[in-house]
Amino acid sequence: MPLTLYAVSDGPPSLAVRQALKYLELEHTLVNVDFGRGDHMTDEYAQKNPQKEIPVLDDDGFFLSESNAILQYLAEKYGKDEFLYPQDPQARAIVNHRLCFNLSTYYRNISEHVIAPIFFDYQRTPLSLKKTNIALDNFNMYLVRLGTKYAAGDHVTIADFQLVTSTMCLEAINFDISPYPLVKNWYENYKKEYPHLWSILEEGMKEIEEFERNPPDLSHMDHPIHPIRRK
Ligand SMILES: N[C@@H](CCC(=O)N[C@@H](CS)C(=O)NCC(=O)O)C(=O)O
Repeated sequence: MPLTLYAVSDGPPSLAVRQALKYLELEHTLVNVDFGRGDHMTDEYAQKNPQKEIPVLDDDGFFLSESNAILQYLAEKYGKDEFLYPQDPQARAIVNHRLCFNLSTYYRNISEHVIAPIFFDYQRTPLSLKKTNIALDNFNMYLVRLGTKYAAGDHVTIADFQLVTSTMCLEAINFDISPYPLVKNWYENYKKEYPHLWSILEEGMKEIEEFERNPPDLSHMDHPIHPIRRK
């Protein structure tokens, strides 16, 4: 079963997938894609993913990008129990909802506020802060309404892998999530219950923390979209 994950060590979507591989105890080769060097912008990488984004999974020649799709695939193909990605239509719909919520709102807003200004010439603004708080408030409300231990039920699911990773980005810049008590409780609980998964995130978080203190020099990069910070 030759599984290969092309991942970036501090990339939240990559870290979410790495947790799934670990949870499912799947042997795999981890290929580090050097973002700063632009490994993902080459024609060779575009053969794996025309979007030129990281991560990409290669399952014996089957290439898949988009971390949500990868998580869904891994859980469907290699899941050992019914909990990680439930079969029941409504239980699965909630997992899918949380994955969509993370992609469209939670990670999107957090990434705009936390990650983009570290790597590129963007600023944290009152608007990016407001959007982050709105996303946290939304998530807190979902936890209140569902009343479960995890984001989509009483068992951890692939949605938690994404949402915890996004929340880790906030911790990396010492963002106070205590105004969102259920989010805080869920996040701290996950760390306690899944220390072997958290350790993957912690490594990534340390890199983000370091870049927050000393932003990386990407002045050599010719990025198609993002403004490059010039020295
Ligand atoms: N929606 C994608 C997003 C992947 C993504 O944007 N990854 C970042 C690294 S964390 C990337 O490859 N960015 C490419 C670039 O900025 O050039 C997913 O969830 O996999």
